[in-house]
Amino acid sequence: MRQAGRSLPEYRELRKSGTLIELCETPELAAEVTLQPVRRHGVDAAILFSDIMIPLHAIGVGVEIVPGVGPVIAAPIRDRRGVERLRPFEPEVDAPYVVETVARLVAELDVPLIGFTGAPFTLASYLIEGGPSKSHALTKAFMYSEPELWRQMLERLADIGAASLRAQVNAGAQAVQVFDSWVGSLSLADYRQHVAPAVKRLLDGVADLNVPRILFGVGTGHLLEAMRESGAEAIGLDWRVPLDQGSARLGPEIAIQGNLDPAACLCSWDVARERTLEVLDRAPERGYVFNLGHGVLPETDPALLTRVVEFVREQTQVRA
Ligand code: 1CP
Repeated sequence: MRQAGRSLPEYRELRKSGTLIELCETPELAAEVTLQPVRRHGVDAAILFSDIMIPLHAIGVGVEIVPGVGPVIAAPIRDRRGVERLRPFEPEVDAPYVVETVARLVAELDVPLIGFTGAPFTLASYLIEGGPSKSHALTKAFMYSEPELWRQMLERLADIGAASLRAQVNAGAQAVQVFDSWVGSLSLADYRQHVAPAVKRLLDGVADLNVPRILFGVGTGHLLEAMRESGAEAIGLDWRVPLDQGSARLGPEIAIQGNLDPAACLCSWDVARERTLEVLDRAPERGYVFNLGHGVLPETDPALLTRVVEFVREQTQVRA
């Protein structure tokens, strides 16, 4: 999740030194930002500091990450010529700074590092809409009208994602997470027909690396069974699906992570504690990783997050 970003004063301080993309391109700083939440909260794993748009920026798609808005695309992709601009990504050549950041982190961290990439649908939605969108209507219209071109676009994005993950694992990342943040806007039938094959292609592309592959979406309760078919070892759940139900639907072979509503961390400690307990009470005995259901909200008090982490650790010991 975009943890560090938004709630830590030490992050905001570092962020003053340049744009988000410049920060991602500077291994020393990107590594420092990755370490900040680990140091402060004592979590069990680190997530690389980068952004899902970095590989696209690195292959020459004009991307700007506008503060308070998100990724904005200079020339949105809406036709074949646009799709053909999505050339193969060679991380070692196009984005050596990511590889170097991972290598630095692995040398320094005493917890595992999670690498990540954007999933084809979520990347396509930024490329087609030109920026963040609530309805993803242009994306869906493109998918419905140009199914063959859409398929080619998603295949290219899947290959870019797989190349990115492969480079991160080769540099030492111990698990990978695929963020399909906006795919919940599709029906199950459309997901199966127009998106699932590309997600599978991405995950198959790194299957031989033998690291856990986590697939995450927001508002994807209706897609869980189809997401499982991608081959991921773990599925991330937002807060809409009760953990016990999600777990029953996915079965004991799939690990699950997430589930606390980030809004719970804007409340008093008593409320946050109660909400955390509810999540833990519904968690399966094995194969559950506690996490929020989506990114930390910028207004969150970091001290409350630290308390949640300590509380989960305590509860885990009590229940063991
Ligand atoms: O802990 C971390 O900070 C990890 C680094 C990280 C990750 C994993 C960032 C830095 N971005 C991401 C992934 C990412 N980026 C996702 C997938 C996860 C999710 O759903 O939250 C998405 C959808 C993006 C795109 C993006 N980048 C947005 C969302 C816009 C929208 O459509 O609503 C935003 C606001 C950004 C900017 C960004 N990237 C990262 C941070 C910390 C920030 C915001 C703060 C800043 O500009 O400094």
